[in-house]
Amino acid sequence: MKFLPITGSLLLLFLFPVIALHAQNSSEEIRTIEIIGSDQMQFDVTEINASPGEEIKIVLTTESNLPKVAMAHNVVVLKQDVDAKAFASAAATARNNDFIPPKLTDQIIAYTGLAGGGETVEVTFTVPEETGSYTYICSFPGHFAAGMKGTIVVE
Ligand SMILES: [Cu+2]
Repeated sequence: MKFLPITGSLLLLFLFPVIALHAQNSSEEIRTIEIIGSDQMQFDVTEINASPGEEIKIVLTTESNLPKVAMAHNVVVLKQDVDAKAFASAAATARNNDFIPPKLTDQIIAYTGLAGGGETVEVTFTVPEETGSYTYICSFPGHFAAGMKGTIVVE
């Protein structure tokens, strides 16, 4: 009788990691894609495969020692058939709005804030039900032209 409480405590001790793990799993259903933006104005992830209607989280970290005003990145996911080059040109004039052109927000599926060196930004969104390729770009001036883009392939 005397060792019963001890058995109970031991049981709890063994069960706790299982319970903790379970709690972690249920709160982590959203698939996370981590991307690094570099001084070379490139994303280290340029293709993301997703299922129609899947909820994903994009986490972008900028690796740079430059001041934010000179080097920062974001991820802007564009709708299909959007002219990414024209969008990037318009974005370059929208410094006051973190390079998100207010007049073209209807061309955007999702976007992060601007991440300067050492900063991380993220966005969680639902990818379209429509299969196909969706372009994402960095809208900091000059970066799209330098090749800072990628594709979300929904299939
Ligand atoms: Cu950039």
